[in-house]
Amino acid sequence: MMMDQKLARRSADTIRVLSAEAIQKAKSGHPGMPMGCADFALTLWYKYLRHNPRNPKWLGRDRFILSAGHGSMLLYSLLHLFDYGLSMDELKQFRQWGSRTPGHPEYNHTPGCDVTTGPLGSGFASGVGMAIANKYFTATTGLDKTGLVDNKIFIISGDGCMMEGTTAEAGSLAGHLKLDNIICFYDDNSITIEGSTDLAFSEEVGARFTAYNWRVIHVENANDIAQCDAALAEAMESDGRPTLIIGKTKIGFGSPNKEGKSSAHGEPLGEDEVVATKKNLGMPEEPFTVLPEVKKFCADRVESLVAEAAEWDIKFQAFLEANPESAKTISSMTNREVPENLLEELLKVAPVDKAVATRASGGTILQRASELVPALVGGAADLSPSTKTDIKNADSFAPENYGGRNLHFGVRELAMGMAGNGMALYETLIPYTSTFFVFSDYMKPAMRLAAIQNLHEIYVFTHDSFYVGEDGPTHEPIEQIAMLRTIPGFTVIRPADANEVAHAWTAALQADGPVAILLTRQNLDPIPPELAKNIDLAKGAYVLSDENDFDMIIIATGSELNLALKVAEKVRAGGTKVRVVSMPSQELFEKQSDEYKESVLPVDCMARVSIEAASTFGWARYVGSFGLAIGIDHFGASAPYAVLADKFGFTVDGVLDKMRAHFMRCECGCGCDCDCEK
Ligand SMILES: Cc1ncc(C[n+]2csc(CCOP(=O)(O)OP(=O)(O)O)c2C)c(N)n1
Ligand SMILES: [Mg+2]
Repeated sequence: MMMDQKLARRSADTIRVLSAEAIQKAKSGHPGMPMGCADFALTLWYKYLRHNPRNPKWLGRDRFILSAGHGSMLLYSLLHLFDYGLSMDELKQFRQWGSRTPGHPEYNHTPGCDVTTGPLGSGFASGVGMAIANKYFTATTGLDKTGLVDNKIFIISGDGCMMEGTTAEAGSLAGHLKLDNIICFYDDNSITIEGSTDLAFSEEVGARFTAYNWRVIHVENANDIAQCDAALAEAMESDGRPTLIIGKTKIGFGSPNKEGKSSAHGEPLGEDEVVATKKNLGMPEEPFTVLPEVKKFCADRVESLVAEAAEWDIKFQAFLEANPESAKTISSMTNREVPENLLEELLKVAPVDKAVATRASGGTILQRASELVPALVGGAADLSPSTKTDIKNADSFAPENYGGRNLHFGVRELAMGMAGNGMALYETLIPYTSTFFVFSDYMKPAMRLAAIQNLHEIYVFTHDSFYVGEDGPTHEPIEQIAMLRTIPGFTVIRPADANEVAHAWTAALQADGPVAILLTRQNLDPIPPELAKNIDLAKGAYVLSDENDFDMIIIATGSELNLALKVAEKVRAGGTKVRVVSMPSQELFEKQSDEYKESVLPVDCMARVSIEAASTFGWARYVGSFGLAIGIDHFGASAPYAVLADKFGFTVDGVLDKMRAHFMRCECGCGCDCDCEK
């Protein structure tokens, strides 16, 4: 395809000026990056990116990721020029309340934005997940043989992205997996916030990526459209590896006094400098102007893009008609279908007749879930034999078999989390990822981004408490559960036995955002059959065992539910009436009506105890200032878990001692052997 170089340059200058002007108007933003990358980005969007401005969610589209998310005005200028419906008024509203042009790109907020970015490196690593999803989706549906959905994942990264560890993890994984559908541009401008990259960054990035098994293409001057064009043309021809285009650019290109300086990075150029820039570039003085020739240049291209997409639609429909089995799988995956009778089916396989670890019952239930939900794909960070997350009758995802359903992320938890996000963002999969719960710390930035983007992903975290035992405090999660519970929009489920695990997987698969399922290393007795009929995990908390006119409520989660039942027995033997509440998910409980919540935890019963083998942080919400939260507010230790349970008071006597000590302080009428009048 031909591209008029002069008009392309004019369009790139338009991006520079629009970016500088919007940022100036907002009195906030990052002009340097869009100005420096405009030439590459324009060339990419005009000539190489397959997209459809009339249907931003078009299945056949390539993906564009602005990993250097601070350069958001680059994306917004492109969306404006390519007629995605982002008006000039929206550009004028950059970074303002209610606008479609927030400070950093936001997924599902601005049409045409495929991923939320801002935390440097996260876009790059999410791109690796999108590339995995594309390979898996096309391999399992037969689309890989048609070339219809051989999407490229285009990424723009800066020095910051290249410095971040998540890029190293994800780049290494992508190279290993030979994800030749990734083309990343590295905006090598040698500037970050504090000044020259000489301050903190001297490695040879190209050599590093070559070592990761990437192809590396160097562009001497990526402020030259012809050089960008040549590099992209080369990158489009796969050599079986992901591609990194390292392009030398000048930050703030076009600004007579700020070009090449860190002062162009993160503050408006200044009124006078914006005027000087326009003069320097030969652009009109009138603010927020797109020259008619630029408008036409882009509009003509939009027209041809729309026509190409329409042609694609015809071929795609023909493929669906000729391949009804593939059509079924494609529909199931793109809709991320979950059957209505899922719970019923999962309960059928739940091993409830003996004591089993919930990680083991989780593994059994996952097998069935994978049969019922084609979109479900995932893996672990080198721990699947322990987390039990392999799908048994499936292969490994590998360069020679992209239809393999078991992903091996290697020991790269953060990249796994970010790639999981990318897989969800590709919008044909429900990804799950897995590791020991304590290492969820390494995934936190990815989980936060999953929640911000409301991505449907499942995290299977096993070895969920000090009951890990011998591995000691580094491997025993304490504060992680409180951490997850503080992430807005994130759901945590800690099931108590195989029954609840079946419910947990059902809730996770039916959710519309990120869900973590926390599972034990150690065996747990099943909930007694006569009580199991009360299970109502979807409500987050429910009454498991009850007495009329109860005076006390014991709330427990996961492995502490059985302990709670045993403690309740003792307390009942002492003459106090007790209700036992299973609360596998605080977040699901909070979604219930006030009436339901009151029916489970009536406000007038103040003698409440919670038991959870984790930080007590947050439990005051349910036990109140009068109640008692039993947990573990210090690090664990290395010893057999039964010894730890004894030392840390997670035994019937240990719990009763704490209850006595606590309620003795008050005139509670709780039935403990205190001296209160009741
Ligand atoms: C994880 C993370 N750390 C820090 C920041 C804050 N930050 C935003 S841009 C930036 C410098 C990035 O430099 P570079 O990628 O070279 O961008 P350029 O200055 O060239 O536009 C930093 C530190 C961030 N957005 N994300
Ligand atoms: Mg830089």
